[in-house]
Amino acid sequence: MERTLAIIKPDAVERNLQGEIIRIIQQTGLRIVGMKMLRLSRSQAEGFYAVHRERPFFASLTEYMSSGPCVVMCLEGADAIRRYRELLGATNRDHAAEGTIRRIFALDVERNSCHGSDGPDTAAVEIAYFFSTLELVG
Ligand code: RTP
Ligand code: MG
Repeated sequence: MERTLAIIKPDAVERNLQGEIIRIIQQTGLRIVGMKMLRLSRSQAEGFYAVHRERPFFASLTEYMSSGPCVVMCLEGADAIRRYRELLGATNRDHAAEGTIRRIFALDVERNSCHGSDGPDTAAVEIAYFFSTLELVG
């Protein structure tokens, strides 16, 4: 069993897409073992995406991620990190495969509707960024 961190980003929450996105995730067989809704402060968004702090899109990304509420989830399942990234599709929706979450819902390369951890080490750090052990079930 493996765990990954998923975020339904502000562009999707703004359009009331949480239910549809959660249904797609659950249909793949991944289980939600933690879930909360919150609005990141600018500095919390900067902390979460610190790995990108030198990138040209960092200021815009952290402004967007703190612009409205997110739904943050911890997902669990066999090969959860890879399976959920595959379900998300490419960062840029124009390059994302048909049927992927970003292909269906993303507005552009930044407002791409969902986040997923990219490996076991980042998943562990990202899950701990949002959830205490007591908040994770199953
Ligand atoms: P994420 O971390 O959100 O799951 O996305 P990712 O791995 O597919 O992409 P990453 O390279 O980690 O980028 C993080 C987020 O930054 C925004 N972005 N904007 N303007 C741009 O060219 C650009 N590139 C990336 C996206 O919101 C991306 O998901
Ligand atoms: Mg990433």
